[in-house]
Amino acid sequence: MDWGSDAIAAMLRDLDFQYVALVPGASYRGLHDSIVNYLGNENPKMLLCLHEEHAVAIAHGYAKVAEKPMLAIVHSNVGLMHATMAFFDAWCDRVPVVVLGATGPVDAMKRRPWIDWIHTTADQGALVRDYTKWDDQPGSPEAAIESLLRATQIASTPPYGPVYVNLDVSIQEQKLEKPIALPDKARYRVPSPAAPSAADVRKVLELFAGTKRPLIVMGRMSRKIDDWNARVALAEALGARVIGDFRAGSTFPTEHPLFLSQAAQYLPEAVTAGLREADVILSFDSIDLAGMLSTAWGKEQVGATIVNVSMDRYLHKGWSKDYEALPPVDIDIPVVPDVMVHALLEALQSAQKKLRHNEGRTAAPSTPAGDAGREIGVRAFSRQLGDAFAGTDVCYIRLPLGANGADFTFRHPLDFLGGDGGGGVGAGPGLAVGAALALRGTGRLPVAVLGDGDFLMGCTALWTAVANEIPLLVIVSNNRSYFNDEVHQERVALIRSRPVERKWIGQRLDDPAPDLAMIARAQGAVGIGPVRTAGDVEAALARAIAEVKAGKVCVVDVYVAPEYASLGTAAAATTAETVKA
Ligand SMILES: Cc1ncc(C[n+]2csc(CCOP(=O)(O)OP(=O)(O)O)c2C)c(N)n1
Ligand SMILES: [Mg+2]
Repeated sequence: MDWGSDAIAAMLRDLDFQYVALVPGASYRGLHDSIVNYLGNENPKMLLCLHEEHAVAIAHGYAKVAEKPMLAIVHSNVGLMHATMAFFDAWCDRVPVVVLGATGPVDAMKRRPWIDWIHTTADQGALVRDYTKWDDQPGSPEAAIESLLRATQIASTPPYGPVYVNLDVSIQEQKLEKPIALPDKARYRVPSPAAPSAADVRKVLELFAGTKRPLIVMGRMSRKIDDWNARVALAEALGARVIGDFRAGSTFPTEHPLFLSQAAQYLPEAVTAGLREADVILSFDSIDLAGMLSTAWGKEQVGATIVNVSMDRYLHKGWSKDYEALPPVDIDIPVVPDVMVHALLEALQSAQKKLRHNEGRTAAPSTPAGDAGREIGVRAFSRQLGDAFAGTDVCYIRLPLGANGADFTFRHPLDFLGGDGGGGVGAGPGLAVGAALALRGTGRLPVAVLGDGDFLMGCTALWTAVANEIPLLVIVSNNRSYFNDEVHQERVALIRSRPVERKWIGQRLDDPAPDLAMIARAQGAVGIGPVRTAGDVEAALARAIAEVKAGKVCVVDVYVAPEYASLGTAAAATTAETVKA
């Protein structure tokens, strides 16, 4: 250990970081050298990226599966600027990520002309402070070690979030007089989450004892199978129907008789009806509880008693309004949601009480059959995906904006990882690579179904998967449009009595349609498509699955109809009808 950055690298290894996604830069050439030459590029191993936004998105995707932070490093102010949207997504998604950056020399006397000056920023962390849990700029190698310990601890303590540590080039390149002893990390562990009070558990159970139509809303929950099983047992013991949230991924078995529907950006009728019918609603860290309640009750007062189990308030800051509207709450319990699930279940089991029998579930509306020679409808395509993956353990890392939650069956917490948090288009490919990295070797097939806009903005993230032999299947649900915004233009046209048929102008990604399979091949991935008809989907997916099972990165470009199955509730209504309604 001869240099400041050797000590920093040693600390990173001690913190168990296996991988670091990065784009290099002179501001951290010291640390770069230490990872390569002091650590031998192992633990953490470098995953070179083609854009800083991908580096942070990869760490985000990894943590969505692993539920622990991965490391990313970005270069000075410019790399950090590139990475900002990915920070925001990780922040809104409440996912732990540790990002390192660099600046300086902070001491102007040590700066090289020009480049060191433009790449030195006072208070660089301010660029991301409003959407990180914590940031720091330590002043010595010793302080950097403490900073890394603290950063990892803070990111990994619920509610999770990204953190940023900015390393002055001078502390990295400082010659050490003697090695720095690393602290005993067992003394800097993440605290166990607080348990709910016995009084709160009793209050909730008393409430449920007197309820007739209880409802549980699952928001951001863990991806552990024990927690999943406990959720099922709790819903059964309480006789409560369950609403999931497409944005939060797979949190409850969708085929369970108590499962009603998935909340999403556009709330399905089954969700609003379920909310309105309920007399007690137990919300576990819902992404937008107040929004759901106000959609269901409109201007009327919310008719149900609300129990809110969430620690999210500890992350609310002034700059971003991602905390959503303030919900009316009758019993407010700020603990980790799955901890509360177990506490309620244990209390119930010790009382040996079953409160109610299960009620039947209304079946999801059936999807119209695809016509082999015709354009591929979004719902029919979802069904074809289900057929292609039948019998395979799949992790849907991401599903496109137009997908309808009712068309997917989830049986395990890793069946679907939900959204990106911040609604940042272009996050998909990076998230997919990171999640696939965490899934590598688990036997679960990593599948990201991306919009074409999302794919095109972030597609060079795939090179990192190819270069590091991370198997991944990307299926592009390609409507050749930023179609979400056609829906908006249609709405505006209807409101303003303007021609709806012009909604596509400035939205279509066509003429020429970018060749997505060629973009995949250009990066060393397998590229299949475009697949233009429903009849060709099956063979294309079969080939793609075989490629990924053989260890490849494969992109299948499937042309789908420009329509949103997620809009409205019944079978794929045209957007015009939905908007008018
Ligand atoms: C960084 C960013 N730019 C623009 C938007 C606005 N926006 C939301 S969805 C969308 C279209 C995304 O296109 P695609 O991924 O193809 O999905 P589609 O709506 O076509 O299904 C756009 C441009 C955004 N959310 N984020
Ligand atoms: Mg599109």
